Amino acid sequence: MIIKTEAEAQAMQEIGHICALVLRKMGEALEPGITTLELDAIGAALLKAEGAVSAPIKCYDFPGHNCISVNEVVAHGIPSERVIAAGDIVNIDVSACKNGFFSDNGRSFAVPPVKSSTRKLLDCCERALARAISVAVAGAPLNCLGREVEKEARRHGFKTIKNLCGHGVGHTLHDDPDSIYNYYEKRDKRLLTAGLVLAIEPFISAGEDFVDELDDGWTLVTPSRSQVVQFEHTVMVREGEEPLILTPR
Ligand code: M2C
Ligand code: CO
Ligand code: CO
Repeated sequence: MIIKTEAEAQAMQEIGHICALVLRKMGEALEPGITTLELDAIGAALLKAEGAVSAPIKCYDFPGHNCISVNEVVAHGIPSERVIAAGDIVNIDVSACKNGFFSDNGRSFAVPPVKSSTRKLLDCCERALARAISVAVAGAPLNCLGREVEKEARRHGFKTIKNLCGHGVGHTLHDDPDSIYNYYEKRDKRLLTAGLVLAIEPFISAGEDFVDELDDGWTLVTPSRSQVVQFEHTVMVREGEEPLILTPR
């Protein structure tokens, strides 16, 4: 969506803060022994208390309030009886709607003890997101975001997932513009405009370039089950300055 009024800006800030709060609280509850279903219930209760509803349920009838993806699962992990163990990498992706406005916020967490290779992958992805955000200014080409993500991944010997993209967000979860690639797509001629709201979500990979969907129609994995992490913020593009992060930590 393109934010045009102060009322829209306030509504997007409200739902952005809710997603960020729920993500932080779920991250704080993440520990060995908890199941992903229990984690999801914590998120669901917080969303309800804030007057928000799960976007995956509202938009796609997803079988859970939040996507919780453990280790070999890259994204769209369905909450289940799976028990979190020490050393796991857990991606929590919270997207929600309040008063007709949507936001999207995710990050991968490492449950101690954390291997140094995992720390490197997580740090690279968080930096890739920061770099992509820093170039998202009105008038810039949309494909400069993917270029930053790809550059940061390659600098550390990693790859990006080519079939998972960022997207516009606002009036619905996956709004215009679609396909914000996590690599430099030189044929993409779209430009950024002030007020545009984007969910920027680099997926940085230690091995594969693509993910596959399992037969459940949701769970996304790499063919070799190699490690992939994601960080995601919802931001509003501005004229002459870095975007406003609508899902601040
Ligand atoms: O937009 C995402 O970040 C999720 C969608 C949840 S709907 C089940 N919030 C995303 C992640 C991975 C792939 C596509 N979209
Ligand atoms: Co998301
Ligand atoms: Co998203």
